[in-house]
Amino acid sequence: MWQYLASVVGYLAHQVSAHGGCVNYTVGDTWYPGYDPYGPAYQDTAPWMVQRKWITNNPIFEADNISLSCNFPGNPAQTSIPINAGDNITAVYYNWVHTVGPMVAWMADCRGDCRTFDSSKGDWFKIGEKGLLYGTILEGMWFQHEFGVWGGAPSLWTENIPKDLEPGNYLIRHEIISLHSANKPQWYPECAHLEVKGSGTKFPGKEFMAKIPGVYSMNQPEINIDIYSLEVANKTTYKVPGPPVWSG
Ligand SMILES: *[C@@H]1O[C@H](CO)[C@@H](O)[C@H](O)[C@H]1NC(C)=O
Ligand SMILES: *[C@@H]1O[C@H](CO)[C@@H](O)[C@H](O)[C@H]1NC(C)=O
Ligand SMILES: *[C@@H]1O[C@H](CO)[C@@H](O)[C@H](O)[C@H]1NC(C)=O
Ligand SMILES: *[C@@H]1O[C@H](CO)[C@@H](O)[C@H](O)[C@H]1NC(C)=O
Ligand SMILES: [Cu+2]
Repeated sequence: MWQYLASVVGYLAHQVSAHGGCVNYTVGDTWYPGYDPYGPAYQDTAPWMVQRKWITNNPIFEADNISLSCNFPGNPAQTSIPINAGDNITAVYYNWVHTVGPMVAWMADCRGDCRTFDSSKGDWFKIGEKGLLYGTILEGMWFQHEFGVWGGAPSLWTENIPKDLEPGNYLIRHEIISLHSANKPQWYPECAHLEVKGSGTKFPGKEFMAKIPGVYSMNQPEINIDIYSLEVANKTTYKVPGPPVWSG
């Protein structure tokens, strides 16, 4: 009964707040469950847990929030997703509802064990970003809109781990920025632990690195944006803020 109630409450919470986040990952045919913010407490110490803890699918509203790196409270995961450099990783969301704003996939070297790594101190680099695909900022097609599947199927976002990246322990951070509220950006970040394998020898230089928080601010016109305003609505380009994507 309790379990039933808990799942009903979790379901309602998803519906009522109409927000979301990355809840699972796939690499090839392997499925890695992530943290369920409305799930049971045993997840916190589950030996299979690959995702950092988050407890609400509400967004973060502050560009300088210390939890912007790996959401709140962001407790480390117990284990990591093994993946070869050059492989794809797919982030799985419940059917995503928002339609406007960029999505960025980041990685940071844990410099050792990700279980003791402070994500807010990471040097983050982009491995992929997806923004406005065509049309105007207000009415055009953003990847955030295209990837949102209706009718109950999950929304899937695939990115590639650069094939030359040197092996090691990394965080991967999937970030959706939703811009439908004028001058009130919303961030939806989730992090997982990765163990990257392979024979890569490259690592991105300083020009690809950013701090999170740090990379975004309300002084950036792409972040502090009113998509309904005359100056913005009909624009056909949107530059995703931050460093360029590193592809190896
Ligand atoms: C940062 O975000 C978390 C999660 O949304 C929130 O609980 C917290 O109040 C925020 N902190 C600040 C300083 O705004
Ligand atoms: C990764 O996914 C892209 C499409 O999203 C696909 O074209 C590519 O072949 C995939 N690569 C691997 C190594 O699976
Ligand atoms: C995520 O994985 C869990 C556990 O396997 C599953 O119950 C849930 O339906 C999955 N969610 C999505 C959106 O695929
Ligand atoms: C955008 O362009 C369309 C057609 O050119 C025009 O009708 C509309 O008023 C414009 N919208 C804004 C907000 O400028
Ligand atoms: Cu929302």
